[in-house]
Amino acid sequence: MARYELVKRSVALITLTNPPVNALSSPVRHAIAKSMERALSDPKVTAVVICGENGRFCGGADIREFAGPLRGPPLIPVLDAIEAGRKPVVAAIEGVALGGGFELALVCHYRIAHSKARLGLPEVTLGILPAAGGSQRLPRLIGIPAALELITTGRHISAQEALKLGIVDQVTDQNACEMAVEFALKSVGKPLSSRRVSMLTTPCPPDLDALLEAATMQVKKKARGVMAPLACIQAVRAAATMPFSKGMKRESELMTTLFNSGQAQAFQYCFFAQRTAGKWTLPSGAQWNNSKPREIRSAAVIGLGTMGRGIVVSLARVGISVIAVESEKKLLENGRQMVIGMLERDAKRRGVSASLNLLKFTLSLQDLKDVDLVIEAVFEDMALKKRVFQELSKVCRPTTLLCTNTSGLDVDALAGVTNRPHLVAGMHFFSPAHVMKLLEVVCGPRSSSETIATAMSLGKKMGKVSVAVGNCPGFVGNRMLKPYLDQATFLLEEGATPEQIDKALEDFGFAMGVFRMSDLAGLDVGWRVRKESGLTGPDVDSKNPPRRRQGHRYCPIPDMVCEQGRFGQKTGRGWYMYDKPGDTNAKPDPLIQNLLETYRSRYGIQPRNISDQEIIERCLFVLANEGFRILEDGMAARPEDIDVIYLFGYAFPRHRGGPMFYVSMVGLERVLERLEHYHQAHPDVPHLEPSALLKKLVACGSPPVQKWREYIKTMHSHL
Ligand code: 3H9
Repeated sequence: MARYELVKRSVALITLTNPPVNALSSPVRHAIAKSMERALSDPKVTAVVICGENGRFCGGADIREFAGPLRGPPLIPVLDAIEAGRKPVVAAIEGVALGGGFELALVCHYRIAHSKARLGLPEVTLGILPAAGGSQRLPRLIGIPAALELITTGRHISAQEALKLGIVDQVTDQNACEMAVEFALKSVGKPLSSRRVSMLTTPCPPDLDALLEAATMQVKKKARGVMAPLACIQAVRAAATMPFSKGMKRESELMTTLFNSGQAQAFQYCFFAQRTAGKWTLPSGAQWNNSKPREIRSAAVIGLGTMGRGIVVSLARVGISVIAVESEKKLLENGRQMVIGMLERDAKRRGVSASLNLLKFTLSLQDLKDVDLVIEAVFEDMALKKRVFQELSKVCRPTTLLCTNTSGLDVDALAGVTNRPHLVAGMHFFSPAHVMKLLEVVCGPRSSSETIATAMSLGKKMGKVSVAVGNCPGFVGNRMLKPYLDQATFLLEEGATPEQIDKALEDFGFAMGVFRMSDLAGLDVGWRVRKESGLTGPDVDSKNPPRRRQGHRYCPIPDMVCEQGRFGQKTGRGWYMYDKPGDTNAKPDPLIQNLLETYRSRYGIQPRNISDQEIIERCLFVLANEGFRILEDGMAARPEDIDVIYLFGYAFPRHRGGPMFYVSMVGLERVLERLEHYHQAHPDVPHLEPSALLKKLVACGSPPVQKWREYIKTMHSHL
């Protein structure tokens, strides 16, 4: 767990050996404590260097240990002993020094970093704070404003930035460990008191209160309802106003509060869920660690609408050459200019040169004959997509992978019109595709393991969080969205307003409620889909009773809003009104209020007072209920995958962990009872009927979310 060697006859070299990130697990803490005791008591040793094996200093506390009681020596006394020691200790930082790893570096008397190293205190992203002295030492070392920013955001910084801020003493392109040993030898005999960060006085700015107040306002706005950043600010205040020992006490109190909150559990669940989600399996037994992806050097994107443009940018900025195809000259030129603009802005932001030489624009599918992979992003129309796939099948070489960016159409039906159904899969990006991190990789029944491995690995290369899902209408994300949106509009019928529903969801933690979000996305898209599926418009069967379609309850209010030309922000009117088209400041619109009142009186609906609790329960329990059905149907492999999709594709608040984690925290028994209650009240809404899996889990004693997979395994999997 830590190797101890004597180098250059007098330097004790302590190497953390806990792959993959040298996390500070109980045996590692124990080994550091023992090694330090040995180094300090050995008269031959004049200095100490601490480094990490495999070019990684340390990724912080072992997050897996947080779930159980503390075992082994606590971290703080281990760190205090390093700082208080009478021999100089140098941290040799390669790879990462994060969280407790950074705190370990802060108690060393000197820090040498490799130029490629990254440092940071990301605890806030795990719902906690740097609680091994980080919140007290960093402000003393670099001052309040810089420390506040790093601690409240959890941002990783480069070695160069760390040097500029005064966190590290030297940056090197050479072996950091060897440099640290040389450095340590030169430090022998020099006084250490000024190198003990805990003994420094925090440089306190005169406008401390204003600074902390501004930071508080900022985090409240950015991370609504999240406790950890607020606790971080309080800890930094303690560093500015209290002696070190009292500040440490405050840090510990704040940590205890956070640690025992459901929020910390949710954040930590998200950390592991994100890493689990990439681990896909197919019914054939092929999976992430036994299937080889192909290398993709060239790709084509068909269709240069909003999605297509974002996909081109995502591919080009990771060095893949892209042929972009449009059907008309004007659309092609327009798309070309927009893609180039996006790439140039992106490159400027990242301080690199734009990879424009990788792009080619064409009107002809014939130009695609040699590409490795195609992503089709044409209009969401099955007949059109089938024509494109038939054409691609003729034009592209037989080994080219053919992917579709459809947001919900049948991927296997597209595979069926090609001469290579095993090389067809869905790559469902989220809009805007160059910004949104989520990618649903849709596995058709005939998609080969190599195809899925390639789509997943290409997603990773583009910096996406890729999740493998089954082929069903709407896949996972959009399939769950429908019942959620339905509940919101049913609540409007029953007496709620868009503002009230949005506020309840925003208080829950969403950055935007469902109606404000719909206005941003544009209301016309859903309207067109409803018209195409015969739910509204001239094709509706006139035998349907009012407010019913296809045998179930149906709310026509969204159609009525669209019929008035209100398509959301882009038209300056939607569920809200805006000062002008494109404006983002949503204001309640009396016309919508009027529309709702007229509608209710036309259908004899007596509006009632609806509580925020009912809004949350109906919208979010129904969302999770569909999630359970998706698990039952084998369209997602595990609840973590669903949660990751909602975190990264639909901005589900991270401190709630995702819809499935959220209901597990509420208690499955209660969720079942509430769904039964609402289903009884609304028997014509099948989505409110509790799913079989939810009932089964409750019958089995409501196991924690991490164990659900054991109950799903027996069900039919499409993954
Ligand atoms: C802390 O330090 C609290 C203290 O202030 C106070 C204590 C009193 N623990 O991400 P990857 C696993 S809080 C346990 O895919 P990469 C990870 O689950 C901690 N496991 O690799 C995965 O496992 P698997 C503050 C960890 O190269 C494997 O390692 N530190 C930890 O893309 C590979 O991970 C952080 O928040 C851990 N600390 O990225 C840093 N870290 O293979 C968290 C990783 O079974 N870690 N694992 O799926 C990271 O940000 C990234 O892992 C890192 C490497 C950048 C280090």
